[in-house]
Formats: sequence, C-alpha cells, structure tokens
Amino acid sequence: MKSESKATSAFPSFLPKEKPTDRPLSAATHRLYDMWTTEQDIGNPFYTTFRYSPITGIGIDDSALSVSRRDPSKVLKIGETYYVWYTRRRSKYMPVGRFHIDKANDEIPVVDWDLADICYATSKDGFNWEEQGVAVARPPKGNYGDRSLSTPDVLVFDGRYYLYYQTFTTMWRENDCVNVSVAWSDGPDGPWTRLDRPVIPQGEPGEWDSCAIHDPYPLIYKGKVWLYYKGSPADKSPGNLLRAQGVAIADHPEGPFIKSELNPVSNSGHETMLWPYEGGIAALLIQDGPEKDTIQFAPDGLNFEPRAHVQLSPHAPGPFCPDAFADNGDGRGITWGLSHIIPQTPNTNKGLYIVRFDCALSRDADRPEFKRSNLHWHEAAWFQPEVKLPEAWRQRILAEQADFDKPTLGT
Ligand code: AAL
Repeated sequence: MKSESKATSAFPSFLPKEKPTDRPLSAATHRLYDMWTTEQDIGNPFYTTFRYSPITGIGIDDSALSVSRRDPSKVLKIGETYYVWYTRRRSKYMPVGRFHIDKANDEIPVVDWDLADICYATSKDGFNWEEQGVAVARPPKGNYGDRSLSTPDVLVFDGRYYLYYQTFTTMWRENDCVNVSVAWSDGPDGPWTRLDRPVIPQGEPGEWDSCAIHDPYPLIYKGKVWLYYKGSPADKSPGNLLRAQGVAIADHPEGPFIKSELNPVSNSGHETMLWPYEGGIAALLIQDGPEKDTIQFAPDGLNFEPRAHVQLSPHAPGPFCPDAFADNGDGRGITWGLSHIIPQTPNTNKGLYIVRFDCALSRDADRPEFKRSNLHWHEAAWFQPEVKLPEAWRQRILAEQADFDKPTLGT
C-alpha cells in the first residue's frame, strides 16, 4: 500500500490513468484506483441515477377495496407487447400486521402480500399497462399454497414459460417463513399449471436460509437455470445474518436445484435485481446490509464485488432485460423496469403499487443525464414519513439534550 517516493507537488486535478507511484497516496486514493474507477460516475458503467414515473393500469388502485400490486417480475417483450407478472392482493380489509396474526382469517390478511394471487399485465410502451387478470391463482383451501402466492419472477426455457413464486400454505407464518414453487405454461397468457410442491426448499434449522426463500429470480447462465433468492433464518436474534442472497442451480426449471456451496453470495440486499453483463452477472442490492444501495458485478455469477454506490434505488425492481435468458456471454445491460412504492395519504387503505424506473445501465445506450451525482432532494423527500424525525423521538431528544450536549470544549 505505501508508495515510496516523496511528492514534489499537490495531487493533479487531471486524474492519472494509472495509480501514481511517485508520491504517497491515502487509503482513499488507493481505493479510487483499486476499487472504484478514475472515470468517476459519468464514466462508470455500473453507476446510474434512477428516475421514476407513475404508470396506468397497475399503479395506484382506484377501487373501494384494499388492493396491493407489488413485487413485479422481470419485464418480457414478446413481439410488440410487454408483459409483467406481480403479486396482487384485493381484500375488503387492510392487513392486521405481523404482530396480530390472531386477528387474521380467510378475509383479513396479515401482511400486504397475504391472500394474494399472481396476476399479469401487458403494455405497448411500458408506461400504460392493462391488467389482464389472474395468471396463477391460489388452489382450493387445504392444498399447498392455498393461503397466498406472491413475489413472482418469470423464466423462458426451451420455449416454455415458468413463473416462480413464494407459496404460503394455510396461514402466513411468523418471520415470513415460506418456500418457493413454480407454475408453467406454453405461452405468456397461460393457462398455467402449478407444480404444487417446493422447488427451492428452506435450509436446515440453524442455516442462513432456514426460514425463508424469498424473491426467486431466475436467469439462464452457463447452460443452466440460476435461481437467485433472498434467504433469511428463523432466528432473528442479534448476530444472525439477516439479509443475504443465494443462488440455486438446476439443469431444468422444475429442478432439482442445487444451492451453491458459496451461498450466501451477497451480504446485503432485499429484493435483488440481477442482469447478465458482459460474461458475468450484475446485481443491484437495496435496503438492507452493509452493501445496501450498491451495484455489484460477479464475473462468474457468484463472487460479487461492489462497483458503484447508487441512491434512491428502486424497490423490488423487475428490469426489462431482453437477454436475461440468452446466456451468450455478452450481457448488454438494462435501461428500465418496474418496481413498487408505498402510497401516501389519502390512499392509506391501499397496499403498495407499481411504478416505472428508468436508468442508464446499458452498454448500448448513452444517457449522460442519468450519470449525474450531487443530487439535491426537495423537501418532500426530507419530510416523508420514513425520514422526518418523529415527534416522540424529538421529545426524547429534547429531554436528553440538556445533559447530553456538553458545552463546546475550549469555550
Ligand atoms: C417483498 C419480498 C418478499 C417478502 C415480502 C413479499 O419485498 O422481499 O415478497 O416476502 O416483501
């Protein structure tokens, strides 16, 4: 790490392409060359800002029911038509919350993705969508998956369509414990046949993915089905790895899936979006963990390294990724997709709804307007519910502050 010689002048404004060896360098300057890029944000293929747009048809719901549309799949373009699949809950009642499972029943959901089915919509432009209805419905009560089907993603393999989704049976289970099943169809419009058994089982007790297999995300890579997923343990006590992603690999979409011995392959993230990039796999990690809000790259699809920090990442992003199943070693990247957001007043009886995001993560599109940094958020961002200081916290801070804030030393 230490450079040998003494500097004869201050660090140059025009960044040397190669790491200087004629001067001492700080750890940060070493990282600029070893970890990041001297091309700065504008020249970093893994850096982008995200811009969001309301969409019609599957955006905020205007019915009298409590409706949620969330966790959109990757977007497919078939002919001139875009397709997306997503979780849809339509219930008379709002969810009672995970701490009141006892108050839930066949009509009252526990969480936003409870009592849901897998629905789908189509579009000609990616901004105006038309809900086509239920793709995969829950089976009759008493069967595997009868409580809720949620968080779908789509795979096309040998001309057949597959939907993977979380499968809740009998009742939503504490800690969102669930496994993943699959349905298949000969076309994007169905009819779909459910497999009605887990294809990605939870891990064994004490293992990192022993409670939940969430967010199934299939790609075709190295001639096989690579199904990335978020795992979480049943034990949420401190010290447990609470957010991590793994991958399970199979020769055929219905399995058997073999979990990678390197799992977890990420140490952060929530609903992770992945896409083929050159000969490897890129990933956007959001929300949780030390590497949240980073875009990472794994040349082998397994060993991911952070390549950019990003801001206001899309939640539960499903990208339009034309080469998600091409497996041609030349991933071209992405420019848009769908994600979900939380409604604000007056739509408080609604669940999450779907929006569009646009970005500049494509090797074929030059979009410098998306490569800006130094973003300035307006007041709505600073005073939104998850960011504004709650009144109770303010009162506590005021009560503590008189003693806690010592006079400035030296004054
Ligand atoms: C989502 C996903 C999974 C979780 C819940 C619904 O954001 O992580 O699908 O189970 O939240």
